[in-house]
Amino acid sequence: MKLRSDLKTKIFKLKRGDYKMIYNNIKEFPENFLWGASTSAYQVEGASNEDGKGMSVIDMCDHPKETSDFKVASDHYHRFKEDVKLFADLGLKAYRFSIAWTRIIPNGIGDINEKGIKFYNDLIDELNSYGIEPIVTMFHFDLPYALEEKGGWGNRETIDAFIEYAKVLFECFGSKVKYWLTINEQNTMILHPGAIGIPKGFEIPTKKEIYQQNHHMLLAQARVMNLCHKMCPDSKIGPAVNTTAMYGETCNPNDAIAAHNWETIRCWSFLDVAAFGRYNSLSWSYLVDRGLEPNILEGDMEEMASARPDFIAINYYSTATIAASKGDTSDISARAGDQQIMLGEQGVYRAAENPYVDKTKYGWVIDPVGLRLTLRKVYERYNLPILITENGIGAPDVVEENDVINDDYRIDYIKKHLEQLQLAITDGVKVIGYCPWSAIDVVSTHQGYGKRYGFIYVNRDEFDLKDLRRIKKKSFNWYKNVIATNGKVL
Ligand code: BGP
Repeated sequence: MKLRSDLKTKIFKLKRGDYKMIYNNIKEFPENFLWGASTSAYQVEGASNEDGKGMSVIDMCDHPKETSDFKVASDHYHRFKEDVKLFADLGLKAYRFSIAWTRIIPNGIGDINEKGIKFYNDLIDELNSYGIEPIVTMFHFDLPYALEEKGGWGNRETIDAFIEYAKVLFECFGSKVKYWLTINEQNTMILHPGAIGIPKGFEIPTKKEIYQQNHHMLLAQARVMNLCHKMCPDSKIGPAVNTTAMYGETCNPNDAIAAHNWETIRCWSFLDVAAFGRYNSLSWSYLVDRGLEPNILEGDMEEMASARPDFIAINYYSTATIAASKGDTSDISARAGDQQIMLGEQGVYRAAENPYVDKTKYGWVIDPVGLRLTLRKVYERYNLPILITENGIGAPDVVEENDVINDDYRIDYIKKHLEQLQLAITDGVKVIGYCPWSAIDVVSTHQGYGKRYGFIYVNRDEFDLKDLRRIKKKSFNWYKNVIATNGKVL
């Protein structure tokens, strides 16, 4: 009893966030930790119609008039050497980027575009020349439009097309790329199908269709993991899912069930298939009860069961707080006012507010402790190394006199997340790298250049391309020192 009350007093004396004091020693970041940063092809490259690139679903979406499209983006396609030099100056040990399927195989299947191969070969060589580890996402939202016209992921032929594309990637780059990511945020594409945009003339698929697509993507992922292990035995491959721990709004047991419902449907149902090669039982019961379960062909489940990732990659931005469903339409609400991301489902869960966390200007929850909790849960569940492939804060950065950008809010955000990451490491979680979003400013899917994430500013406005010059933000120098000290100085 005495110990308990001592401990209580000790904890009460600490500021919230200081619970690391329950350890006598905080573990250091591991040697060879992959200090990195992330981007994706369609958000950074530009040159969307150059050098033989085909159109992707992103290129064919009706774009909101108020924000920039993806045609020029940050012009990385033409300036990658300058950018990689800056990444080297930042001290990056890893750079996570995606390959545009349409640059490699413009129609999704068939002819290979040599200029696309050359671009990524040059980029990877450039990174390797500075000792920066390339971490390659094979598919980051930008499905070839030619495949979408034939039914997209609803068509089983897209699985074969993905495998053909993967073969080209492994053949061309397999000897120089050690880390592969299969599909970025499959859960965002499945649970919020309109969020990335729907190409003109297409409609948002029904839920039944969406879960069939999901099955095909999961199968494609399993095959690609097996293919990678066969073709590139020295490389490692894993899924990249937007993953977050969830809280019940109160200690009402019904809130706990609702939080568990959504945590499972939103996160574990995707990762369980990747890691265990079987559907999650709760999410499967949910699908069957609503008649949403996919058509599974003979051999599919055996194929899924035969594949295993080498690590789990997670994109982490926020936690969610969840209450029991009220069983009516009031369960449904827009996430942070964004009509493209509706949360809540009758009879499943409803989104609630968390009074203990902060929010970004865009209403995204800021919860560094939630990262520690998420990492614990992922590691406990899968017992695989974890790579953080996204985390960051979007803000309308301002260039002040003499090209100064005082993004202290970004430093504060990343610092607090790194502190919690270090505590998760102390908890025993094996984290192999941290790649915040984003290395350099990119087009934000819904807020264009009004919402920036990079360590490097790109001098352009929404529609005025200006000179696209690169400017180091204050966070650049801060993160550089973090990397240089292997996280000793945060
Ligand atoms: C993730 C995506 C990224 C990126 C990021 C920030 O879900 O994988 O591609 O867009 O979110 O999102 P946003 O630009 O909408 O703020």
